[in-house]
Amino acid sequence: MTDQKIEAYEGPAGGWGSAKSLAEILTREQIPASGAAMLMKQNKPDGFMCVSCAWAKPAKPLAFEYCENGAKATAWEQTRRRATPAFFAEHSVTELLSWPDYDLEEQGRLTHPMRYDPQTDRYVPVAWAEAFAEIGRELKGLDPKSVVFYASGRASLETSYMYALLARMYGNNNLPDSSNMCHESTSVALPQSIGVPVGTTRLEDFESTDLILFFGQNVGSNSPRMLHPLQEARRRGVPIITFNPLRERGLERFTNPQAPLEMLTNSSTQISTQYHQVKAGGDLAAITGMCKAILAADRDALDAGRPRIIDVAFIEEHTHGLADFVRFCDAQAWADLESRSGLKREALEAAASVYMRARSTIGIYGMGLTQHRKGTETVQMLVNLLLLRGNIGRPGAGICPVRGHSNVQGQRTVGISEKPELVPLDKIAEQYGFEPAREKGLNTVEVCEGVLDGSVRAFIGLGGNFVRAVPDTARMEEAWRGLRLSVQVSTKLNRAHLVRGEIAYILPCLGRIEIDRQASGPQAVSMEDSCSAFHGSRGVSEPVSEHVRSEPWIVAEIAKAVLAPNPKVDWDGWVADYSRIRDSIEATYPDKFRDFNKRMFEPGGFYKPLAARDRKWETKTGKANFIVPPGLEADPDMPRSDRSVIDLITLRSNDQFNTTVYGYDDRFRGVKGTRKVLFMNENDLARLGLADGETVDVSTDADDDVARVVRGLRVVRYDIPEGNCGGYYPEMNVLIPLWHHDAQAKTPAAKAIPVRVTPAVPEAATGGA
Ligand SMILES: Nc1nc2c(c(=O)[nH]1)N[C@H]1C(S)=C(S)[C@@H](COP(=O)(O)OP(=O)(O)OC[C@H]3O[C@@H](n4cnc5c(=O)[nH]c(N)nc54)[C@H](O)[C@@H]3O)O[C@H]1N2
Ligand SMILES: Nc1nc2c(c(=O)[nH]1)N[C@H]1C(S)=C(S)[C@@H](COP(=O)(O)OP(=O)(O)OC[C@H]3O[C@@H](n4cnc5c(=O)[nH]c(N)nc54)[C@H](O)[C@@H]3O)O[C@H]1N2
Ligand SMILES: [Mo]
Repeated sequence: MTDQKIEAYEGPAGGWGSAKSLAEILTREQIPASGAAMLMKQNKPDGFMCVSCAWAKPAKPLAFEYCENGAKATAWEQTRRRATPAFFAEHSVTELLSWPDYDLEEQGRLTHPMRYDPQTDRYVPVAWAEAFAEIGRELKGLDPKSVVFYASGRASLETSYMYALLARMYGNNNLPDSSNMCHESTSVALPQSIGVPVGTTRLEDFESTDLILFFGQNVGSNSPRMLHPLQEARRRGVPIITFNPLRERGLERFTNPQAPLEMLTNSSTQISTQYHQVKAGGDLAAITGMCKAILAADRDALDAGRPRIIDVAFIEEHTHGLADFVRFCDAQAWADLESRSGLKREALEAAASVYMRARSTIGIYGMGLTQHRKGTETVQMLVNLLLLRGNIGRPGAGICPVRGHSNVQGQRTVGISEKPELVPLDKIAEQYGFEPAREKGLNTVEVCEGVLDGSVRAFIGLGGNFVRAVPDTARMEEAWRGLRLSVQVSTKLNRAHLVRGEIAYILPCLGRIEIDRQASGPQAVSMEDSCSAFHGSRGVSEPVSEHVRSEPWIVAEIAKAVLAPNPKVDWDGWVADYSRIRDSIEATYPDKFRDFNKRMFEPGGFYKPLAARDRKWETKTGKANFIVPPGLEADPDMPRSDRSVIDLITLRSNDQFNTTVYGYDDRFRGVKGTRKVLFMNENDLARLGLADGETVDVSTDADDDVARVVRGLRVVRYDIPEGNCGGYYPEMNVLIPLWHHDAQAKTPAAKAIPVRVTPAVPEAATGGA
């Protein structure tokens, strides 16, 4: 580990810092110069689709259509390091449980299927056939309702389709995915508002937009390629108005590492033209304030006989519920909106006044809106704002949720969902001649509840690090050990392998960047990006080991081991030639996947039809709906009892992909060599009697008799709203009560956890806990 240092970062996002950070990881993962050649294939129509984020891939890619973090993800997957059977022979599972996440994954790629051996407390190699035989036997002996099929969001459309079918043929809809912890609030909010579960914005809309509103998404770290369209928009003079408690560097300025002149002259583009440091969870009030200001200005215009501010023609023809919404906005007092949002009325009016003048507006958002108790309502309030000026279903305008994992949206499109009403079950029944379960399956939070109460007995994970990513990790880890069976299809060693069931398997798979050879030759796979375009992807590098297998093959072998043969499902035929899986996907979803095999390599991808883009509203009212929230209270179930309780925001660093920690630096936030920090406002420090650099303990303020504590964090005085503090995910997940989630969507409320911060209790006094 490098030395720890906290020092404000003065550089832009991108730029030389980005080039240096990338060079470091390529060296550490022992990627030779040819690694650079591999990167040239990233996000190109004839290459592989990045394994990092889901941001759209342009039809005319740049020479280097990848970013610092996309390249890090490639290096991470293509590392020369290997976690071989020899490694597992050397270290017991008990020992590995004390290792940090970074050290586990840094062992490199998994090379052999492994089974846990209780005698030696070690994972030992096992033959594939033997593994599937036991997994099949176990699953056959269990009640299908007690088995979970989790998916993390990276597996291809082909694998995901097979995986969902496996669960349904086995007998449940227990198909939670990472989306349950991520954009589930979007998937619940948008269908009610505009009749589609996904964003309506496409990449080309950025070329003609007049304004970008940017809520709670850290573009510089989590979707850096999006900085290119943002920079282009800024060059056209398009304002970008940002709402974020932290001043994130990527939202302030950007130097394109691919523009030699910018690099040489150290020039950068200012990204945000207004920056509002909203309080965690304050967006619901902030956006309501903007709507209130717009409605007031519209009345003034009407009275004075000037052109209206709201788009009356659009609202009359296409929307429902304006009158109630106007009443709601009128009823909110400015003082209340100010205290809930942490922003002044003038600031909200300033944002509203730019919006009132813009012809076409895009509303972008990420986890800062979705991971709250009122995440769904907040997303709907953003839609309300856009509807006021007809900003849905028009070029240059739209709503733009930024998705996380590279195929998380696509997995939903091909059937990975615990909600049966979202899946064409009748069609599947007819296509494959079986009666799928119609009962709702378990989502992520419900799986956790089931593990805690013992009703969940087996967990199959298609990627991911479930037990580390979920809330209440200490309680979850303890209960997890009661599982009968845990099976993880993975590329690298992580905590979910160690906190295991009684019978536990690690099944190593190929990553997307590797060549996947099957009976008919090398295979291509496909995924869906954040803008609902489908892309083909071809592996370019040799597999890490001859013993690893492809995800479709692994899913097919589990299916064959557990299901009775069905002449209509040719698992082996699918694996032999993935184009046949795509034909089957097209048969199930003919509208979305028309000519799938033919179109999958179209530059820029091919889009699925999206009713709301054409102003067709597949909602109950047949219109786009203004939706009024029950109130503006951000978290009615956990009243902040006194001022010593502050709200913790859990954050990603610039050096991680979810639970995968690439390194201990968070360059943009000025943190070097550590993740054990707590960002705090100076007034809170003064009020709580704490000093910058002091070591503290953080505990959750919940009255449910569960002690939730993280000890030994270093306080960093930081530019963050008073009453908020920030710490890193997943280390802070022990602090999130499982029941602290979005009221409707059950997305864990990871962005506002009421906590108390106290001077650290010396280890001896806590029994070393
Ligand atoms: N390199 C890299 N790329 C990634 C990932 C990664 O870990 N590393 N993860 C991927 C995944 S799965 C996802 S879901 C996305 C996540 O990408 P983001 O949506 O950017 O998620 P977070 O990093 O959690 O950051 C949320 C941002 O919201 C702000 N915020 C917090 N609370 C609030 C609030 O109440 N209101 C507002 N307005 N803002 C708030 C935070 O300051 C932060 O800037 O990125 C994907 N891409
Ligand atoms: N406190 C807090 N908690 C959060 C969040 C937060 O912001 N704050 N964010 C939430 C969000 S948005 C998400 S998406 C979840 C993420 O939750 P997950 O998706 O479950 O977790 P990841 O960390 O992305 O999973 C990493 C593991 O995936 C495996 N893997 C990588 N590539 C592949 C592949 O190609 N195939 C297979 N089979 N396996 C692969 C590797 O073994 C690696 O160890 O966490 C959620 N939890
Ligand atoms: Mo995510």
